[in-house]
Amino acid sequence: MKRVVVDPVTRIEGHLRIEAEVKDGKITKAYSSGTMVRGIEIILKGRDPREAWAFAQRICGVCTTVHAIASVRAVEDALSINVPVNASLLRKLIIGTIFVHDHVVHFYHLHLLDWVNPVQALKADPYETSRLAQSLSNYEKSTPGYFREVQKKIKQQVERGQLGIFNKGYWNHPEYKLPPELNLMLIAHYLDALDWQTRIVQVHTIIGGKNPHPNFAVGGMAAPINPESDTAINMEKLGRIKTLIDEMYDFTVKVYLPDIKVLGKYYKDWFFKGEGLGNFLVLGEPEKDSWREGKWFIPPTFIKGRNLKDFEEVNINEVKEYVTHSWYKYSVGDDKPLHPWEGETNLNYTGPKPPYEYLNVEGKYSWLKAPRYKDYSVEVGPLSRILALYARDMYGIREEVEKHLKEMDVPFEGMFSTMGRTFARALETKLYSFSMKNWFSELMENVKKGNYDVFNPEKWEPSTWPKETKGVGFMEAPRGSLSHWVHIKDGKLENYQAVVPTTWNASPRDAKGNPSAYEASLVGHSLHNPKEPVEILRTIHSFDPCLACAVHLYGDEEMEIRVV
Ligand code: NFE
Ligand code: MG
Repeated sequence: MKRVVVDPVTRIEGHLRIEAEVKDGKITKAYSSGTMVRGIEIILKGRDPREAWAFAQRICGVCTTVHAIASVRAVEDALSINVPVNASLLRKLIIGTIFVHDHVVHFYHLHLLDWVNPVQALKADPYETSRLAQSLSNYEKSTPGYFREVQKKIKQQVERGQLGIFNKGYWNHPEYKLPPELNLMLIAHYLDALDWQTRIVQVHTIIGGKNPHPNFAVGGMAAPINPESDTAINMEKLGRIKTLIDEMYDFTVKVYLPDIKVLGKYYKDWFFKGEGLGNFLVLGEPEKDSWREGKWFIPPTFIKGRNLKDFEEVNINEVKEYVTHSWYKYSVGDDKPLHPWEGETNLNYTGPKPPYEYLNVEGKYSWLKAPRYKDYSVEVGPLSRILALYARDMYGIREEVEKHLKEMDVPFEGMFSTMGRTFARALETKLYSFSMKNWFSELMENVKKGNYDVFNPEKWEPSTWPKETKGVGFMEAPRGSLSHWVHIKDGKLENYQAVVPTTWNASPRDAKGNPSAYEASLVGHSLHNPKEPVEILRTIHSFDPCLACAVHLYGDEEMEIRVV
């Protein structure tokens, strides 16, 4: 028995450690540990609920905005505040932009190098690359000259004896299977997407004043709409938003989707690895802001044991968090779960003193709590959402999924996999970028009618609030279902709990020993070379980990891979 330790996992947000037990070259058990703690939930206690979003948003700098939105929704829910429709639409445009931005950045900058080898790109013929690229899509840039320039850039880096951003990959690993031309094409898109992502986040700066961490308000939005004004969201700025939305949609359909399908064709075996739990949860994205209206853009859905036919509606009382294997202490005992409205955040580090060799996985071993639904370990995220929309036959997702799978020659079961997860992310990017066009049109119609209203001041004053109240804000974040749970008493936050996508997916085991999605999905992987565990990276990256979100002290700067 060997134990392979990957710590930290790189090209993610935050600090994640994986310990995997390997027998006869195969992973038999895996453990996922968040090695950093932040305690934003503790910081929020006792504060004014109207300012909670500004603190909560700082949980993360990657899914910037989503914690602010979940936070204002939770407080508005607790205080029964209705948000003007324009504010909801502006928030929706911010959400759409973060989805497209975050997913493209994940695919090209965090995940692509698990599949694409920049060193091999040097052997490519730029003419042949251009011919290939043009056969895949009508993206305007696919000329021989463009690919020649990219190749020159990489060559200069290699000749200088350094690979810069491509440094430290496992470039001799036999798991890299693309021909040189496709390596060159995809590296070109990697560099292209770097530039593209700086432009499209301007939607956040126009609507929210800045990026990351745009401005929000409990009761609506902070920036006024006024077509006549120089400083408000005026016609020129709205026009700019429209251009950027078109640019997002174009890049998604002309570059991102064709590119993931290239990977799907060459790495077909990865549609049959990294399956994970088979239980999928979507807590839901409300159509506007209030979940109590019962209208959903992505409806809450629970899929158990891959059974898409008999999916269940969601009961929010069934969301609970365990700390049995987490470095926290519950007043009710660490084997009992707590619902987030009664949730506790009492730090209780019992792990080894760093630097250490191994975690004690029989005891507590992570800063992540272990959220469970109806006591099931579940997966949240793009794959869960696409499966929910597939099960409910919404937005033409069935036809879309089947069309692409057919082109890649993959059966539907292939969706439950590492590559399925990565493919689902691209599909929902198309859905969100398309939906943004509709949200924008709806906003423009209101503006044309002279409706500029973005803020409801009715319940701004704490004197108008009930003495004690609870609320919850749901939002589907790029990595999965996010919920913020607030308890307000005497005008202050009595308790604040965030149950976060990566906490669901990357959690440690619960009181019953159930592994999380990360832990389950690694079991069965063969490692060609345990010192270069690209197989672990592929599957873990397919979830797009964000540990800053997940844990809301440990400083080993070097990538550490040890085998005993
Ligand atoms: Ni920090 Fe986040 C998203 C949230 S993940 S990235 O998406 O919420 O857990
Ligand atoms: Mg939490």
